[in-house]
Amino acid sequence: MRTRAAVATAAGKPLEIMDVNLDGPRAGEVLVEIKATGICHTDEFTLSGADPEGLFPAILGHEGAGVVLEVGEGVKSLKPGDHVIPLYTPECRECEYCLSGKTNLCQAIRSTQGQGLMPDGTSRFSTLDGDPILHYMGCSTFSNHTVLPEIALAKVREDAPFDKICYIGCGVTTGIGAVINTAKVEIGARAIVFGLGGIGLNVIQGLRLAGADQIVGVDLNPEKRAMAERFGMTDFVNPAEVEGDLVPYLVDLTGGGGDYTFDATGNVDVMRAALESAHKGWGESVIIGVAPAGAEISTRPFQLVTGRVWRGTAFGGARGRTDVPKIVDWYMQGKIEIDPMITHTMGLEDINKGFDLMHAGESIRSVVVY
Ligand code: NAD
Ligand code: AHE
Ligand code: ZN
Repeated sequence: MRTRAAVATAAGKPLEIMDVNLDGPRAGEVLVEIKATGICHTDEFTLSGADPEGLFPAILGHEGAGVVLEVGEGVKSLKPGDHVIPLYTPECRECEYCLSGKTNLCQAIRSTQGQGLMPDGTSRFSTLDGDPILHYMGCSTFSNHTVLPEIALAKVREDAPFDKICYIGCGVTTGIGAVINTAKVEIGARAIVFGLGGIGLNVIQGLRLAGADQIVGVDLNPEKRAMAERFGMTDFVNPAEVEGDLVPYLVDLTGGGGDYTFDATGNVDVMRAALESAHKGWGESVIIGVAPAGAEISTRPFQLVTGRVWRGTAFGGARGRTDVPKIVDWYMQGKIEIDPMITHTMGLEDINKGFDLMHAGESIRSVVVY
């Protein structure tokens, strides 16, 4: 079939909106009509050329929601008409990783996914001239139609609005999951969140859900303060306004350091500050941000010797097919909020404006509605 997509033709260039060819689903695959997709900072990271796995030309986008149109041979858990959220972290429930019960990082299709290909090693997308276009993070939600493996789709309730629940495909689940699944924050905890964007705000909402007593938000952009307060931030710190070093300031503000700290910036210097502002003896620091190719984290080993713990999280530790439908329920039940964070909505033709708004720090989430 032919569909409309925003194609990343080369690093650092705006996306090009064009018609592309999409082959139908093969065995174990599903054709999905994407109804809405968020624009995550990770899309920008890959488009910028900073992603060691970034390949071009590709159809980016990994924060979508849509409807199943057709299923390939052997697909049992989905049928046409089902509402779904694509999963860049699939859940096969059969691989060593899924069966370990210790991680959400299903590896069943990770190697082909990282090469921009379907599990059989080929791409379903091509230009109208027949040149291949690569998939991205196994999702490619910047296309009105896409093909995914069955194991990379979460079936969700049909009364949930696509233009809001698409955000559960990455940002909401990543932020809330980092708190609940990865850090396992307990009632009464003190926490520090670095970066109050589309992920950091969901960390804040997760901390409120978990019953944290103190939620410190740190961001260089003062415009992020009001929204963070709305979601439960108790103290705002702008590093540019702190006299002296940021870490001792935060340690003092939290009475010894955060029980939990989170990096949602992708900046390795911030990651270090997050680790070092965790409480001596027990503080845990969770890295969510994705850092550019070549970047490395460092700290004095003494920081760990004295009891601080450094962790990382992908997709908030969520097992997508199991957890994503529950998070959609939480949204529909009013347990979590999404709507205020979707600050901009646009058609596919205007998707580059979504990236401009992100660069300017003016949006939390831009959502493309097809
Ligand atoms: P965003 O652009 O919406 O937000 C980033 C925020 O960080 C902004 O508010 C910005 O002002 C702030 N910031 C930047 N530099 C800072 C600094 N030095 N000190 C304090 N604040 C600073 O981005 P997002 O969509 O929220 O994504 C955040 C990060 O999380 C990105 O690196 C993204 O790639 C990553 N991410 C990771 C996962 C995962 O599974 N681990 C999932 C989604 C996104
Ligand atoms: N390809 C990059 C790393 C990108 C990365 O860390 N991606 C996160 C999700 S970010 C979503 O917005 C992730 O899930 N990582 C686990 C995985 O298996 O990719 C690089 O540095 O090579
Ligand atoms: Zn993302």
